[in-house]
Amino acid sequence: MQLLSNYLKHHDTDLELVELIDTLMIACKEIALQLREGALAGILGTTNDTNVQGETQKKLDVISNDVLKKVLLDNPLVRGLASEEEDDPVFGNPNGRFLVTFDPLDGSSNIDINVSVGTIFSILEAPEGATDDNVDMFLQAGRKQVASGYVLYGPSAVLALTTGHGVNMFTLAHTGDFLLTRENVKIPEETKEFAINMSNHRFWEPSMRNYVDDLLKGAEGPRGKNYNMRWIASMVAEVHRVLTRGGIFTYPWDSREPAKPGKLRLMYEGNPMSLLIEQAGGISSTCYSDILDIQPDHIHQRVSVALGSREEVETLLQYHCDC
Ligand code: P6P
Repeated sequence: MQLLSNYLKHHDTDLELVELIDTLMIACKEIALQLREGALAGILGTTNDTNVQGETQKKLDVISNDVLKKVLLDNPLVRGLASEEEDDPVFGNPNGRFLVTFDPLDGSSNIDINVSVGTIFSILEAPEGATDDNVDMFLQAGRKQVASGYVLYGPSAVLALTTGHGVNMFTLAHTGDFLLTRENVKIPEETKEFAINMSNHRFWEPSMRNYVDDLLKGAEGPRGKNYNMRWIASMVAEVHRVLTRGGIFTYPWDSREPAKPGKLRLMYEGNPMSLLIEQAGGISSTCYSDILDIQPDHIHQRVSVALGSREEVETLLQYHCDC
């Protein structure tokens, strides 16, 4: 079993990027330990605060965010970081090379019911000579990411990582090491499994309603096969399932808050997950265009997401196309 850093070095990964990924994993190991303690450590439940998203912060949202901030800002490679739990970016070494965006604990509404959550991260290069601490340096399209991944805190803690050369998975061993457990992950092109929050059906665009309604018609309907549905309310767990056995996951625009393009956040959910999905042979779209091509204009901007098995996402895009 290969150690994470040995595997990356053996595959000619930039050594400073390896160091930064190792630093991220120090934080994720600490988060995994805190999660394992759960109620025993008195860290379940909510705080009295809300984050920039207007969401009540769980105690573990704050703990995870603080662990990541401290560990990253101690590394001189880090020029700055942006977090779902921080209103504004936090800047580190003015000569640092990398920017890191993250959702410290995605799916945190699941913590108190002991269901899988995860840390999602995205790594960008700081622009050359970025001497001023300016948020604009983060506003780079997803295709500019040099690496992205997540650590899923499930029955086991699993890192899914891409540095732009495919997707590999590493499992956290009792020794505290992440060991290679799946190499060159490829998403099956077809699927019979979809993930969407069906309770929003009446709020979707007609094209999304038509697409899902046809899935529900099963073998007698236009898709000609019976589908299964999953909804875990934790994007990390959904994406891990899609990477592991295929499927489609979508959180589309809906009319509850029509001014927002979607619920999920581009910089630390949409972009890192889209890079993983594309690197594993899938598609990740807003339902109209590739998520990785979006030019961000705000670090907390939201995005509609439809990602997964190539053939299935292509079919969803046909429902949304006037062509
Ligand atoms: P809903 C978690 O809060 C999250 O951002 C994603 O991880 C998840 O897929 C989605 O929201 C769940 O949203 O509306 O079903 O609770």
